[in-house]
Amino acid sequence: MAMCMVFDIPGSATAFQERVHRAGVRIVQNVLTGGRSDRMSETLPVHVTVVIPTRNEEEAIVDTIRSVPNDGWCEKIDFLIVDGNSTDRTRELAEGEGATVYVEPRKGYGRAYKTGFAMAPGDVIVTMDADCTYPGEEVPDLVRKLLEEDLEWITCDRLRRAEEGAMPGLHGFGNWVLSTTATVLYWYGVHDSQSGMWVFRKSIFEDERVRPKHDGMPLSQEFKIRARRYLGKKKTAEVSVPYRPRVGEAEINTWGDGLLNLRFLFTHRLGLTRQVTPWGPE
Ligand SMILES: Nc1nc2c(ncn2[C@@H]2O[C@H](COP(=O)(O)OP(=O)(O)OP(=O)(O)O)[C@@H](O)[C@H]2O)c(=O)[nH]1
Ligand SMILES: [Mg+2]
Repeated sequence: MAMCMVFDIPGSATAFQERVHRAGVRIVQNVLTGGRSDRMSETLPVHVTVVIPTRNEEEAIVDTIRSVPNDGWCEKIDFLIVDGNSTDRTRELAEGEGATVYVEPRKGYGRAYKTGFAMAPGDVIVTMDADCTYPGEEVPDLVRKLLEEDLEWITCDRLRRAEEGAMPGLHGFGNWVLSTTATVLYWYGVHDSQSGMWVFRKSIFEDERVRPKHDGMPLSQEFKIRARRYLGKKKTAEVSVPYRPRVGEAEINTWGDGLLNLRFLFTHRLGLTRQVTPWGPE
């Protein structure tokens, strides 16, 4: 029997409709798969968009896209590359893999995500860097967990399962300082404050308070703080995943970005941060 996912929202009419819909999906799956019970035969009833910000990632963009299974495990999957005016072949290579490429000339990692999140057509959004550091092969299991456990948002912890060389010297130390500071200031139950792999329902952005505002690297920790605060601990989770050494040259300025992140943690706690550019594409 194919696995059936029923989200229990006791007493609500939508819970009933949800059950009818899921049961329909299960019957169709059984017909398609001949009733086989293996997990891989199950098609998750969601449209997933993988949003990837890029700037000069020609060495890794193809393998990053290919690392995410695209063999019918969900109803629909697409890739949205938000490119910050790369001067190498990143855009052309991504298009060659069937991805949609949107050029966001405004600078910044956070800026790219504020555009990509608004444009993503899927019900579920997955994020990762274009540098082969995050495990694309885990995406189906992460999306399944989101649906089965009725979660709204998952952040992936890299610290427990980082492979050798994935977080060299200063990077590892900086990450520890930032994650510890974030824990002390916000006590929000997230171990890895800098991870850039998230799996979440796009609908969370209907609540403006959940939308991260920063244009730079601090968007990553800001998103985690907002998600835990406004979605609550029951609807959010941190899951440990492998983290691998980077492919291609990083453009980040380790000291500059590290200090900007640290300053953000304090100013945000004091309510002193302000939004510079708006949500969405220009
Ligand atoms: N569109 C856009 N993408 C960016 C910008 N800055 C960084 N990126 C992309 O955002 C992702 C994260 O940047 P990284 O350089 O990997 O930052 P990091 O993960 O903190 O650093 P590493 O650990 O060295 O990989 C990568 O895919 C970059 O190509 C930008 O200004 N605009
Ligand atoms: Mg990276």
